[in-house]
Amino acid sequence: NGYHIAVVGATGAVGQQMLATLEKRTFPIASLKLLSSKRSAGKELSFKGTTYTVEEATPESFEGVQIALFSAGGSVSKALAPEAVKRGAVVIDNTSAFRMDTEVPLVVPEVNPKDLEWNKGIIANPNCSTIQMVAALEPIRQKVGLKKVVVSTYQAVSGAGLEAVDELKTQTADLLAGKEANPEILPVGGDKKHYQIAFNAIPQIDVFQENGYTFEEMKMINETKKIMNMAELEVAATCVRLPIETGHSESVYIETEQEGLSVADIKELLNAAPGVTLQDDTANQVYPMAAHAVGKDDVFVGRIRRDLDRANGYHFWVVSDNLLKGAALNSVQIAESLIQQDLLS
Ligand code: 11C
Repeated sequence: NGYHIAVVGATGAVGQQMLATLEKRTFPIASLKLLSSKRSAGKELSFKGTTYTVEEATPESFEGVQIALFSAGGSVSKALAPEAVKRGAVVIDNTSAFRMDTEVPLVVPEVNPKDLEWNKGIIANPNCSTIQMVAALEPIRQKVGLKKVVVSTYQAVSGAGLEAVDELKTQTADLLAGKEANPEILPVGGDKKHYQIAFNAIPQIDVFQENGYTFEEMKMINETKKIMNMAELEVAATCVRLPIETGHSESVYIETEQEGLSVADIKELLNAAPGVTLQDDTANQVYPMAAHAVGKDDVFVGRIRRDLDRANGYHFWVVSDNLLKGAALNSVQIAESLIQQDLLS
């Protein structure tokens, strides 16, 4: 009883959280294949008390698989997701490979679950920093519409993978011991220069585009418009990496279509929203923080204020575990939504 599942990239930061999430939510699994690149094949991972050997992902790996969760990098998804679909699987892809493809729905189940209806085999899971923001925006958009979003992010190193987490830890220890920092990965593994992340803030996540924005910033801009189905929404983003292991934080400014929503109204909307937890009691110093969001499923929102100059302007602070709602949990929720909507053949 259950589904034949494959996890591609099972040994990575997100892959491991995918397994933990499938286990925690008692997802109905008939069989499980753990797949990876050649480099990680042969490693052993435990799931529900059983040890699995990770196999190298090949086109044939997907024979008999119904749901394939991909998180092994864009090039692996580009090469193997179509092969999985050819063999009858639905692919839920956590990379940016297909997100802006007009044939591929980009889904946050609390926002646009109906977009799953028109999937042609591949469904894209959005970027972590986009997911937590749109989860907080949607209840407000539904009530009073949205015109503009300006976001600045404070992102954790686990978004850049386990090697970046190791770099932060080693560098912090080295600097505290009076040694040199020796940066080799961040801000971007493949870019020309690398900078110290320990005790620093780096205003570059992913590579720069011709328009002066980074790819991470353009993901937030383009993905938000696609998920919310609002090509006309004005969105601007500045993405910054901080020396935090896990948990992305965001300062968000919005302008709504209609004026007059009070802070109390917004609190009420967010309180009732699925997947969102309101943490807003400044009199008692209650607000969301990355360290408190680690390991939690929800998107936490607080510090809600009216803009002092614009009647339709509001500011707030959004925090979530980037590996859970930002990646693994949202992917598993997409699979659950496919089942609920009876969209799996
Ligand atoms: C980061 N947001 O924090 C990135 C990681 O497109 O799925 C997620 C990359 C992606 O570095």
